[in-house]
Amino acid sequence: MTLKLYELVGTDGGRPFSPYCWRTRMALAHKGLTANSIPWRFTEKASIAPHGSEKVPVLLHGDKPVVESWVIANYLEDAFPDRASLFGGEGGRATMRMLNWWGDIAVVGGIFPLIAADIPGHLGEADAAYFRASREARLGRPLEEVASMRDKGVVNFRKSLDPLRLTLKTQPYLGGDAPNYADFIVFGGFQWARVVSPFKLLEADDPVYAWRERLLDAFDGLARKSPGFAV
Ligand SMILES: N[C@@H](CCC(=O)N[C@@H](CS)C(=O)NCC(=O)O)C(=O)O
Repeated sequence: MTLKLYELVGTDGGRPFSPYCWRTRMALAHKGLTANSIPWRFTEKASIAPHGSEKVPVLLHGDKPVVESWVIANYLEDAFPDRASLFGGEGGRATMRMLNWWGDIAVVGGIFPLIAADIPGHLGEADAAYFRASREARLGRPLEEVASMRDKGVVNFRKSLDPLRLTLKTQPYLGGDAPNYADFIVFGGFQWARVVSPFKLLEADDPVYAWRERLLDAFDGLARKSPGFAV
């Protein structure tokens, strides 16, 4: 049965940028699975509505739609049990549920105000208008005003990564000696930023920077080969 993945792109259909789609991309690679990418844009909601979603990632396994990155990770783990494990057992799955929330709130949520103003430049006119209106409503101010505070904001963001930083001082990956879905949850946010923004999120001497480098090189450089900024 074939796998197909709807992934968020802008004007460049070969530049997928969603943090959640990157979690799924890395999870598929970890399992040694290949999915055909279906480029999807913000204003193409009609194409995924029949699969029961307004957002991506949406994975199709044959005709079966699987929606939402955490649900997809669980699906892949259970549908392909003989492949490398994403969670490392039931304890890992349970703990990663919390890490998934930390990834959404602290990592994706922390990065968002730092790079949001760079995103419309990657989008076509209708998508850019949709993105600006929906995100400015969420942020409560214009994207440019949010961006004007980012030099200060990034200091707080870096500090918020201490739990990750301290862990990486004693092990190369959140998964231990090798990466697993814990790493992909967090890495998805950094890859999103790298694809859409030249803004420097991490200092080069940060253990988190070295970890990001290792994940950029994982799976034969899957993430590094995808178009992005050198950050
Ligand atoms: N919790 C969901 C979040 C998915 C999500 O927010 N996807 C964004 C792309 S990064 C989206 O499709 N947004 C559509 C929109 O804003 O209309 C997941 O982990 O899959």
